[in-house]
Amino acid sequence: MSDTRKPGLSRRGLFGATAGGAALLGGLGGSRLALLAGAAGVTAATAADAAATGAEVPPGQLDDYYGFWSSGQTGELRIFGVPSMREMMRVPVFNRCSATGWGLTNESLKILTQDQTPENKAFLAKRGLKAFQNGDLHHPHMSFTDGTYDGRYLFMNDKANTRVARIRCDIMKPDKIIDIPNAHDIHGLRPQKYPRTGYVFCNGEHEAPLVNDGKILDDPKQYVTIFTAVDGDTMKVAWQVIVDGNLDNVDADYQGKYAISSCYNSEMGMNIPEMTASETDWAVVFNIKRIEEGVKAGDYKEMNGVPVLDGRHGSKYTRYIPVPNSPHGVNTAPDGKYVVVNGKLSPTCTVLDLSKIDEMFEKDLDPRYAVVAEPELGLGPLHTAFDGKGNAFTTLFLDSQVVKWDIDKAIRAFAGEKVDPIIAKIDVEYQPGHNHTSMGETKEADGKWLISLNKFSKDRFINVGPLKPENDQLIAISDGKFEIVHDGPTFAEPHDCIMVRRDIVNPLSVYKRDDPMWEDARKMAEADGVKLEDGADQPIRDGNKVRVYMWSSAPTFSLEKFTVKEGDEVTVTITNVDDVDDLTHGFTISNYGVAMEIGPQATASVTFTADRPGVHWFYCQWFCHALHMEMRGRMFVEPKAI
Ligand code: RUQ
Ligand code: CUA
Repeated sequence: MSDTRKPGLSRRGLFGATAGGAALLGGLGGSRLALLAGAAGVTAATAADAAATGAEVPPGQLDDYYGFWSSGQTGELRIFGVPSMREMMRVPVFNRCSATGWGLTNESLKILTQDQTPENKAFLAKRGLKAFQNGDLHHPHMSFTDGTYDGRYLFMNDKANTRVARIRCDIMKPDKIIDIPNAHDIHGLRPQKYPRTGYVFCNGEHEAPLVNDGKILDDPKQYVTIFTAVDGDTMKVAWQVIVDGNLDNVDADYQGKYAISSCYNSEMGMNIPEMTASETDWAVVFNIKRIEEGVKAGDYKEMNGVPVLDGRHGSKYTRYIPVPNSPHGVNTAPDGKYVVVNGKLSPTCTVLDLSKIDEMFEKDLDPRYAVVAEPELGLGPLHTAFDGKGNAFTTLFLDSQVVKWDIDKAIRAFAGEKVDPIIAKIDVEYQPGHNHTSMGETKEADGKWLISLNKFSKDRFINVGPLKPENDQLIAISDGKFEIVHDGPTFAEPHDCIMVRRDIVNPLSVYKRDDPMWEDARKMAEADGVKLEDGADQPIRDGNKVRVYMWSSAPTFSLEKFTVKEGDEVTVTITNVDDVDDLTHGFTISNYGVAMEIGPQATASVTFTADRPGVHWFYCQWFCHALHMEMRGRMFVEPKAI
């Protein structure tokens, strides 16, 4: 076995020293350890130079793919170029952003607050907050039409505060963030692939009492987990299903019939020994047609305005396919025939045949009927990606490897033929979680690039202190290659990414003036007799509310000064009349905690209380012109009593 790492750092040594690895194995019994140790190992390929693999993107050249990266507990979405692995943009979603004013501007606050549950609104108000200040964004996925990406939207989850967001791909900003009622901690999220999105399937991970008001506490028998389908067009919850076990990841088929979730903790345990006691857990199959019929027939309880169906064992809406053990990733192959469920604590992946799932439901067969392969791949299989040519790539967390295997051979081996489905393994640095291939979750999987998102970087970069970046490795897989060509550090903590062909994504360079984002500002200006593009010479007073309308054009704001009174509630609305590509202005009021982005042809507004008298400079914080430093003005705040 070849090891490409620095001498003295063996894979086994790392495996033992890894907190995750030790914790994962700490609770396992002897029999399971023996099972884990039996995994096969074949290693191939080492480093390669970028030019030879096509990974190099010289200065001035553009990437072939948009990479949409999650950021975990940072709460934002990131846009990368692939194959260069250059980070292009950070889009604040569930987090606050100092540069763009996300969470501060009226436009962003509207998106962050208008679809909150009354319960969350009240909870936040008690803390003097309008919106949660943090998020945990794991799974960004694009909307589909007919089995492939359509460039309309990106959907993503917030595990920390049980939310789902949608980003408009024309401007790459969120336009909807919704609280999911009844459920707890949305983890896995995937859009419906066919006929279109359609539904966005969202896994509630943690179980809790369905009415969680404190009457039931330490009585896990009364806890449930909730699966949610959000309507991707209206961003309203369409329906929810109560299930047994903790839902982890989810994927949809290419026929529009099923969503399949992995489900760990079938034991409904509350600690590690309890949660890992059973040798098998489940893949839960949701029958979309039957659920829709159930909703029509009124076979549900309405809770917080949402139809909630019972999909626990014995329900016609679901099937629980036993799979080994605490499964994690769920990935539908681009051929539309198979679904791979990744075993995590088992060295195996379980391959489900979707046509057999049809039969299983129709004839009410034993759910294991749908299993057509269960190859033993290595230790800690977490996620699988596909090249569209019959090969699968599975991350092995504990082995710190990616294994390439042949789906067809795995099926034949399961049927008794003497074939080895494993083609090759490569070491990755270190402990991979998600992986993803270019266009790999669509029917247009093109088999060019594979990304391994590794949870630990350890010695791969200069030491930046105890908190280290992760390591996202780019792997060339075209023409039979299987070679790491790039290491890319990323900050906490990308879980997942997708790679979308460049021609599918076509954002604007300059906003359209009629964008709905600043609809409220436009209405307010109209009521004040002001045209946003023209601004107003004087602040408009309405009791103690004061509205200031300005335009910006490099290097000036239309007002060099304005006056308000101490205690006024001031709304500053700025329209950037520049229509040049990349000419963003900013608006910061110093010592007032106010800053926002105003994109070319955009309007943005911010509301604050002028409770600090004196002279306060406002300035443009986006370097826009040779006279950018001079792009400033004064806010005079007259004291209440002199
Ligand atoms: S999970 S490392 Cu949040 Cu997608 Cu698998
Ligand atoms: Cu406008 Cu700097």
